[in-house]
Parts: sequence; C-alpha cells; structure tokens
Amino acid sequence: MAHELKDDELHGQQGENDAPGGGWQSVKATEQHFLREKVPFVGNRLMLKINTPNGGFECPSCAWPNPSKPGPAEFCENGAKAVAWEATRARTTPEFFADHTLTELLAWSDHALEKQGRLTHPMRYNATTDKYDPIDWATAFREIGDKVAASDPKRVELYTSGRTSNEAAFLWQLYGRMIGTQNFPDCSNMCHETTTVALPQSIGVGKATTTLDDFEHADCIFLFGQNAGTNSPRMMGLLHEARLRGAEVITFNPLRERALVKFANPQTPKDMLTNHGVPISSQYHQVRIGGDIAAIQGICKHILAVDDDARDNGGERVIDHAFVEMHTQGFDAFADHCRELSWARIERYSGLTRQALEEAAQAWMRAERVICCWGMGITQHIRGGDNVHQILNLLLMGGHIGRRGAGACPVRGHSNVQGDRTVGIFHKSGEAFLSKMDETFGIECVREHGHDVALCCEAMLRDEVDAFLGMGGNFFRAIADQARIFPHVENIPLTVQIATKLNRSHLIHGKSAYLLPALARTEKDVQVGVEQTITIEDGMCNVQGSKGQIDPASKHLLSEIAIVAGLGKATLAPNAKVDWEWLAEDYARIRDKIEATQPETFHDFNARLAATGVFHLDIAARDRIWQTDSGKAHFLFPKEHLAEDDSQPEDDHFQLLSIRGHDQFNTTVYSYDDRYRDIYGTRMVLMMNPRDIEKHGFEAGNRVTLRAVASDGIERHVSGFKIIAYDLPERCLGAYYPEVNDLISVADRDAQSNTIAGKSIPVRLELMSTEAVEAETGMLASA
Ligand SMILES: Nc1nc2c(c(=O)[nH]1)N[C@H]1C(S)=C(S)[C@@H](COP(=O)(O)OP(=O)(O)OC[C@H]3O[C@@H](n4cnc5c(=O)[nH]c(N)nc54)[C@H](O)[C@@H]3O)O[C@H]1N2
Ligand SMILES: Nc1nc2c(c(=O)[nH]1)N[C@H]1C(S)=C(S)[C@@H](COP(=O)(O)OP(=O)(O)OC[C@H]3O[C@@H](n4cnc5c(=O)[nH]c(N)nc54)[C@H](O)[C@@H]3O)O[C@H]1N2
Ligand SMILES: [Mo]
Repeated sequence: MAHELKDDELHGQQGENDAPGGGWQSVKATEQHFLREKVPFVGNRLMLKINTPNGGFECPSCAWPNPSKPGPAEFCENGAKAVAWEATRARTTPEFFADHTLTELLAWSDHALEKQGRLTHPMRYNATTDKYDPIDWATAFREIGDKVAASDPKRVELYTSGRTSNEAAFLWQLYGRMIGTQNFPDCSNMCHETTTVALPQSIGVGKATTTLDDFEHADCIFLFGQNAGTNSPRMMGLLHEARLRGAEVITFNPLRERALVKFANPQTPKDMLTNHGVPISSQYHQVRIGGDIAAIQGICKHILAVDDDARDNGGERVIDHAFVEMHTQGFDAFADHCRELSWARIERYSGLTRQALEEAAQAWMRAERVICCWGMGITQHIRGGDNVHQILNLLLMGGHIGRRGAGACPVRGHSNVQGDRTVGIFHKSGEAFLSKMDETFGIECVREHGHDVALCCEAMLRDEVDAFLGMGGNFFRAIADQARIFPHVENIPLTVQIATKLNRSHLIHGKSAYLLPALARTEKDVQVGVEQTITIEDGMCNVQGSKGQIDPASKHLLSEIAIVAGLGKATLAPNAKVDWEWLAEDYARIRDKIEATQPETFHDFNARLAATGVFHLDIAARDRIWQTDSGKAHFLFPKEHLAEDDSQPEDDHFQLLSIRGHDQFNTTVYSYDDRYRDIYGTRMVLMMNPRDIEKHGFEAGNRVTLRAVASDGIERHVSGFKIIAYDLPERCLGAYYPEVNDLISVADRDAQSNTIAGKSIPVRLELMSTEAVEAETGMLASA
C-alpha cells in the first residue's frame, strides 16, 4: 500500500498551528545575527541608513528594489544578516595566516573559514611554508602587473561576482579590454544568464518589464521556481499585500516553500499580534523538476480551448487577439503546438494533473493584469531558455507586457549582478559599446567573444589559463565539477582574489597567488578626503547611489576601484586617455566615462543621481517597442520537446535540485539551520518523498552516497547525506548548494546561455556502509 503523507513526519510542513514564514521568528533571528557578530542591533544606526536614497547604503544581499518611499527600517531578516556578517568585529589577520597552512585550512568548512571575519591585509602565497604572508600594496600591484603583462591575453580570466559596484565593474572590464581579453566569466553565467539570453529573443530586452508599482496593481502573480521567503524576502511584503487585496498568487515549485504557503509580515502590526500570517499562494503546484515547459503549455492549451470555444460559439474571447495580431509573431504555430499536445504527455512531463493546470489557467483568465516571476528553478536547467520562452508565451497571449500591473519579472540574485552587465561585464559585448570604449579610451577592444564561466572552466581543464583574477565571489566553490577542476588550478601561473572574507577560492590557488582585501559596501570609502558614492542597479532597473556608513574593518583596506586602478597602472603602458589614479580619486569621473560609452542609457548620469538619488533605466518593452530582429515580440517553443516517448526512466534514477537554505547567502553559510524547512544543525541532508524512501528500501535517517548519472563516463559522487522525508514529487530530490556541486558536469548547462544546470542533476543513490558513515562523520566532526 502506498505510504500516506503525514504532516508530522515531514520536514518543512505547514501545520495549522505552525508559525508562518516571517513573523516574530524573523525578528528574533535578525537580532541574533547582530549579536553573534557583536554588532548592537537595537537602534543600530546602520540599519536606519539601509536602502534609503540620498546618503544611505544599498543592502549587500539581494537585488529586490526599494519602494519609492522607503520605510524607516527598509530591510529584511536576510538583508540584516548580510549587513551583520559584513560589519562583524571578527578579523582574519596576518597572525591568523601565520598559524595555518592552506592545506590545513582546506579541511575547514565554508562556514568556519568566513567566520574568521574580515580580511585585514593584502597577502601573498608563500610556497615554502604553504601560508599567506603579508605584503604591501605597491609590491603586490607591481608583481601582479608584471605577471599579467607577461601573460597571453587570451589566457587571462577576469571573474566578477554581482556585489561589485557599477564603477568598479566598469573599470574592471576596462582593465580586461586594455589587456586584450574579453574573458569575463561572471556569476550571472551561473544564475540569470538564461534570462539574459532568452528574454530578448521573446521581447527584445533581457531585464524585468515590471516596477514595484505593477505589483501593487496586478491581480494575478505567477511564481515559477523562486523562493522569495529566503532569497528576496522584501518581495514577501508585496505578495502579502497583493493577497490581502484579493489578487491571486499561483506558485509552481516542486518543494512546498513555507513562506510561499503562509507568511506573517514583520512590518505589519496585525500579523505580528496574531502571528497567524496570510496564505500567500492561492494555488500551489508541485511541478516535477524540469516540468515547467509542459505545465505552461498545458495552461496555454486550456486557455486556447476556452478561446476556441468562444470563437465557435460566440462567447467572450480570453486571448488578447488585438495585441497578438499587432505586436507578436509565431502565435499560430505555438497555438497549434499546444492544441496538438496530448494531456497524457503534459501530465507525464509536468507531474501535474489536467485539472490542476486548468485551475491555473482559470486564474489567468480571471485576471486582467498578470505578472510572471521566475528564479533559479527556471534558469538553471538544460532547457532553461525554453522555460523562459514559455513564461513569456503565457504573458504575451494575454497582452500582459507594456501595461500597468502586468509584466515579466526575472527575480535577480546578487545586489548588483544586473548593473555589472549593463556597464560592460560581458564576454560578447556588442559593436556599439565596444566602438564607444575604443573612442573614449583610445584603445582597440578585442571583438572575438571571450569566456563565460563554463568556457573558463573548460579552459582550466585544458590547462589553458595563465592568470585568473576574481573580483569578489567564491568562484571555485560556486562552479560545477570542482573535483575535476581543482587539480588544474595549481598549474595556473597566477591567481588573484579580491575579497572581504576568507573563502575556499583563496585556498585553491595557482603557482603564485595573492589575496587582496577590499572595502565592503557598508563602509566609508574616502578618496582624497571626500566620501565617495558608488551606484548599483537593482533587479527592476533602478540605478541608485550607495554610500558607506561605518569605519573600514582595517586601515589597510582599499576600495575595489582603487585596487583595479592599482592593477591597471602596474600592468599597462601609460595611456593619455586612461589616468587610473585620476579616475579612482573621484567616482563621479568614472560615471562620466560610463555615460560616454553608453550615452543613451546613462545620459546625465551624475546629474540624475544628484537630483533624485535613483533613476529608472528605459525598458523598451514597457512601451511595447520590441527590439527584436522582426520588430515584434515572439512566441517561441522547442519543437522536439515533449516527444511521444513511452520509455520509463530507469527505476533507480532521480532528479536532484540544489537550493539555498534560509541561513546562507550563496557560498556564505551563516549557520547550519534552515528554519523554514525544519532542518537544524546540518546541511548534509537529502530531501526525499516518503513513498520513494519506502519504495527504494531506505529509511529516513539513512546516510547515502549520491552518484551522478553522467553521459561522459566520468565518475562523480558526493557522500554523507542523511535522508529526510520531505514533501516533493516522487523521483525528485533536494539538497543544498554548494554541497552537491561536485555532481554537476561543466557540460550540464543551458544550451544557449551556458548556465549551469544546478536544478536537474540526474543521480542514483547508494546506502553507505556503517564504516563509511563513521569515516565520513569523523571527517565532518573535525572540519
Ligand atoms: N538570503 C539569501 N538571499 C539570496 C541568496 C542567498 O543565497 N541567500 N542568493 C541570491 C542569488 S545570487 C540568487 S540567484 C537568488 C536565488 O533565489 P532563488 O531563485 O529563489 O534560488 P534557489 O534557492 O536556488 O531556489 C530556487 C527555487 O526553485 C525551485 N525549483 C527547483 N527546480 C525547479 C523546477 O524545475 N521548476 C520549478 N518551478 N521550480 C524549481 C526550488 O524548489 C526553489 O524553491 O537569491 C539571491 N538572494
Ligand atoms: N549547484 C548550484 N550551484 C550554484 C547555484 C545553485 O543554485 N546551485 N547558484 C549559482 C548562482 S545563482 C550564483 S550567483 C553563484 C554565486 O557565486 P559567487 O558570487 O562567486 O559567490 P558568493 O558566495 O556570493 O561569494 C561570496 C564571497 O564574496 C566575497 N565578498 C562579499 N562581499 C564582497 C564585496 O563587497 N567585495 C568583494 N570583493 N568581495 C566580497 C566574500 O569574500 C565571500 O566569501 O553560484 C552559483 N552556483
Ligand atoms: Mo545568483
């Protein structure tokens, strides 16, 4: 007999009386994080300055925008964690490095490494002692500059993580282009690159067409593969508000994410008094991993059926035919495709019933204004681009682009990942930008496309990298195929990491290696006696200033901008049009150069910033201007997908998704707890459907090895994961990123954008022997 799902044996369940997402637990957790970092919370001046234009600083956590009238403390639990983590009193000093070899530190956990606190001095690797020694900035710049200058530019890789400011990112790409490379692997290549590539194919722009105002007017919001409660908690306030005014929220997610089920807004007194919260999702569809294409085409199929019926019988049409006619191409082919698709196939690929998908379609038909949001559950798939196209089809059918209360909303990750791309971090920049760069700086930019993250990893595997320089982030911990790539890193002549805290990427190093500590966003950045402002672009295209508030963690820190300027001066021959020091003395000068290279996007950059503190970049699709080849928006769909293939997957194959816990920011692990999933004290868990646990002869609590089912014949596995019963579809598994990254091949990526397929990893499970468990847990305990 099939095992019945019982709430009390499942993790992450929302029982009737359980605490909702958010609520008092959220307030308590916020305070605890400040206490842990020894930063006083109550009345903390810093938190009053967060996300306020004109003189405040931008939260270093996610890319969700600020409201036009920010509240007195416009932040969320996880933003506060990020600030506390940055403002910590703990320091990773030269004395710390004198006490530990890198080999020893490699056995430490990610949490333990970053927990040491802020880096204080520039350091250089000493191969004789296997330790980092302090070095002065001038020597570091000279040595790195000499080595980069001696490298083959095609073999230099400049990585960027999305916390970097527009100004630092702009100089970073200038530095790269002057060296003669276009190798700009970017964290976005593991994130929303899928969107950046696929969205313009549909509507001509790669960014959100919504603003916060649209969320206030939408009457139906679809959430595909995105966990707002943890990863963009400030979005929860809007969803909460939308539900209270009667809008619908339709969620597609294999996992039941607690905050998307029910949420108490910490900024709403009534919720806090009752601690009951508001049901967020009016429909929650636990789609099979990778099943979104089928699910959306199923929704469209039903909408088409209703519309066809209205046409034939004189009823009210539900598709916006006037819009489709005037603004789009490809509708008929898409409509025919959906009409012909059988429900049997849709149900099989999506894992959802026809009835469930018809209900979702009805919500769409009831709504006048629909917004679709999506995150990593959509982008990190082999068919990620096709996923994005289907979401856009759903919007286009109703004319839901270019009017108030409707639109496409990719929910971006890092606080400035979008801005970094806008100002020029791109491995295949277009001619318009490159010729402006040439003109502005008297250089000749390389036109040949460079490396993204996947291509950079492949170059490493072939030992074709001479220098890797990382602007922030934790490249070697974020990527796929780590066990294969690490042994090659020691062959790289030079690795340089610019960072705020110690992480694994600083321990996996080349023949010569440097660790350069940077100012963080919360800190005052004074250049020639003047406090500087940097800018960022949030996930809805608002460019705004950010000014650090607290004293730097160490007097030896330099700003990212000053570091790039130092490297530029040391590496490159003098150029009359690029005075690195002059640029770094006043960041407004860098903004003038950004404007010079993109005069339309950034016209009057400094003036607009001074006038309002924030301005919105034009998004043509908001005005129904389609910057595609045809001048129209496109209905796109994969023709060969959802084939009539009756073969069943092999009995012991599962699809694994990798996700973030509530107490982590990417590779930064704040703690081992995930309150929203009832997982405490460990991240080494494997979420599994109880029926699968039984059917495959396991028990909750068993420790297992996960083996990748790879087509390239390479053996990949990770061990020591404890099975927990979880409410997710059969044959689907969940575990934390980056613990499972070693299962992913660099070749597993979205076909067009090369985005890492972190959400559908084919695996087999093996029960670990008692001896193996003991060996593993022994190892874990010592970490
Ligand atoms: N506190 C905190 N905030 C963050 C981050 C953080 O780590 N911590 N990271 C930042 C960054 S860089 C990013 S990119 C964003 C990430 O934010 P999200 O996009 O929310 O990222 P994930 O945690 O990876 O979760 C993706 C969601 O997709 C679901 N999912 C997985 N596979 C599928 C599928 O096939 N179909 C559907 N429909 N759903 C699926 C998962 O169950 C999960 O709920 O958050 C940013 N903000
Ligand atoms: N399997 C799997 N893999 C994934 C994902 C997944 O969902 N599943 N998600 C992918 C995604 S969406 C992303 S964005 C990447 C994340 O990849 P990255 O952006 O490379 O990683 P982070 O963990 O955000 O980087 C954290 C480090 O950044 C440094 N840092 C923090 N603030 C600053 C600063 O202000 N300046 C500088 N210079 N350094 C700073 C600190 O030293 C810290 O240790 O991972 C990707 N990898
Ligand atoms: Mo991301």
